[in-house]
Amino acid sequence: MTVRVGVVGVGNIGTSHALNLARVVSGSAVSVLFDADADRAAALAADLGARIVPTVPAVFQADDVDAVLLASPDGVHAEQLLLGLPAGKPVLCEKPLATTEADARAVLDAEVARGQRLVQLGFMRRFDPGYVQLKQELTAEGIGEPLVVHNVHRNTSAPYGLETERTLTNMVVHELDICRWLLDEEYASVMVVAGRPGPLTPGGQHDPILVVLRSASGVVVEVEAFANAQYGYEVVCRVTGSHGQAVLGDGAFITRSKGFARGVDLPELWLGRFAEAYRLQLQGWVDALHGGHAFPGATAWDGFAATVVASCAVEAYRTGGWVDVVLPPRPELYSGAAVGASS
Ligand code: ISE
Repeated sequence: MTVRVGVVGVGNIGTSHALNLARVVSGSAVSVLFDADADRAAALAADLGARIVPTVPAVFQADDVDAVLLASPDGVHAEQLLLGLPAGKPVLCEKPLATTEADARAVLDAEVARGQRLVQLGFMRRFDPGYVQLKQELTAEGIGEPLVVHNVHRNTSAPYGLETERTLTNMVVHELDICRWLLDEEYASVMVVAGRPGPLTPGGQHDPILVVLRSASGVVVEVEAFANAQYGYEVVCRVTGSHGQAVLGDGAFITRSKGFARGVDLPELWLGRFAEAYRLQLQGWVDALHGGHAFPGATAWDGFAATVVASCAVEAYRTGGWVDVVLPPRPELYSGAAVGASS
């Protein structure tokens, strides 16, 4: 059986997912596309042998759609999930789950009320071979107990113009998720240090920024996020352990020497850096749908938790002080392994 996927939103990431699902991932096909720009959707549909529909609910309700890939702009994820959930189809939603805590809560409540784990979050770093290896180092045999996690996250240019609060909900949300996953614990508090803005930063905004968090057990996590770094796309994660250090990304797969210089290439965008993670995430999702077993990636609860912390970071940026992170108890639905997602 082939999982027929309907794709909502075919910008950069939606197109990349659609091409992967149609041509690279095994066991899936793309049957239906929607984009607010109908011409863009039609061009991709012609290429993939899919059809286009005029609305988001039409994707969820289509008879030839078994599962939905949601890659629309961040601010409409929650509203579209709420529209789509009644159709009862599994959804892989690009991060973030929502841009505000209230919206994330509404999706979580809707899923809990259905009693079925349909929504998965596209926190693809959990599938990146580098992060997987880094997590394996956080043991007594590896670098020991993690004490401090230093992260660097740089975009060549701000993807949607530059708004500092968006840097928190769109970029830093990746570190909020991946460090929570690496440490296997929640955060207790967060603050944001906004220093001297770079020359490309619009008035009233800050870029780069430093986000500092304390985990429940006291591990310090910091993220330097720079949305307009100009020189390339780069992600670094350096973990200081009780008897060692593990570093991801502060090097390269190859170092080239040429013209009396030695150096490494940097990608312009995240699509290149995380290509394998995106592929493995999609294959894991499709395999889980085939096998009726739990998707090994992020759940709606993980998406909710990341959005709560991002919202606290937004508040910390506005107020300039530490903000306590308070999560409600994790609903029972997210404690077991079974996912009610197979159609
Ligand atoms: C973008 O939206 C992504 O999701 C990328 O993974 C991230 O690295 C980038 O900074 C974001 O702007």
